[in-house]
Amino acid sequence: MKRGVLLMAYGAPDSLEEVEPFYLDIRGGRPPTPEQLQELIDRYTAIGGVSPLLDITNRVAAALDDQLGEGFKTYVGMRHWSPWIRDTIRQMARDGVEEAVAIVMAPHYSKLSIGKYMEIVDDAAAGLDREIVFHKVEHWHTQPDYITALEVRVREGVRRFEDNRQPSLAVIFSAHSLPEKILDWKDLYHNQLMETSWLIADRVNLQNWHFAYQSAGRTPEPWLGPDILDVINDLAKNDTGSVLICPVGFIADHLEVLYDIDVDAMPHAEKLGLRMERVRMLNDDPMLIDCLAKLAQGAFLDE
Ligand code: FEC
Repeated sequence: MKRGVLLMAYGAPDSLEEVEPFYLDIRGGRPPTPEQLQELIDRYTAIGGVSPLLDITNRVAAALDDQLGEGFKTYVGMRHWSPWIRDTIRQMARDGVEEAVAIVMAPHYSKLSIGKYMEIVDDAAAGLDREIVFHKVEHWHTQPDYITALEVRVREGVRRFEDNRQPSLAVIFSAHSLPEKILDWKDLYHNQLMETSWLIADRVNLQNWHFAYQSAGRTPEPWLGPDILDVINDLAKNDTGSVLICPVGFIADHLEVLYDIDVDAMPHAEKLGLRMERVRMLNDDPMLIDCLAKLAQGAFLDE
């Protein structure tokens, strides 16, 4: 029997011309205003015109495929752009895959995040002529290789400040904000993010660490906070000399990291007199590949 691994990520436009239809898909078909569209095009332009997200996800998939070896085939599907998850699932069926594991390149569960990816998987699987049984990894925010990989990244980040004898370093763990209404649903997202952050802070023995949300939508409804810029403002008022950001809710380099942290938050912190650095994203780090391989193998063993 052929076993498939479906690795899913957010998706990113391949060119500036594709920003508008991509944005339309994210917004569930509601057209953005011309100002909103221009602002998004400007953000992509500021990171060089294209996001590296698909390229990185393909590299992760290739490394995972190598590591899993015979008997497994790894596929990539994107939530908001091509290769679309539904097309990839059709390809898996054409290839004769009968059983597969679905993993999102985001470790923390929310009904609005991993939950949505899994809805797409269910819909696509329901439309197939031949059945694929999907095992779903709903979250992996405490997976030991993932935690160790982040621990290594944070230690490396902290060392950058020790070289310069920076005394008062604060570490901010950050993740994508979501509408506050998820708290009414008892969504797991916030608690899982705090759990990951606690685990890493404990491993590295951080004395001064904070959690913040970033990249909140520009809509009238309330979004989860505190916002990263507010946390940076507070730190600047409280004698903190330097800040290390660890975007714990993301795996790869992409727009929300390369723009929202590097282009937006970093100069903001520097204007306030703070030295700010960001940990390197995991991307296709071998420890992440170990983590994903164990998740895939474990999913087949569990069920
Ligand atoms: O590099 C790239 O081109 C893609 C970067 C990208 C990632 C990403 C991850 C997450 N998002 C999450 C939630 C939301 C919600 C909305 C929303 C909107 C956007 C927009 C862009 C965008 N997101 Fe995203 N997200 C990325 C990019 N995201 C661009 C549209 C402009 C903007 O608002 O900034 C609001 C939707 C709406 O308006 O209805 C909610 C979550 C994640 C982390 C999990 C994951 O990776 O899937 C949660 C990467």
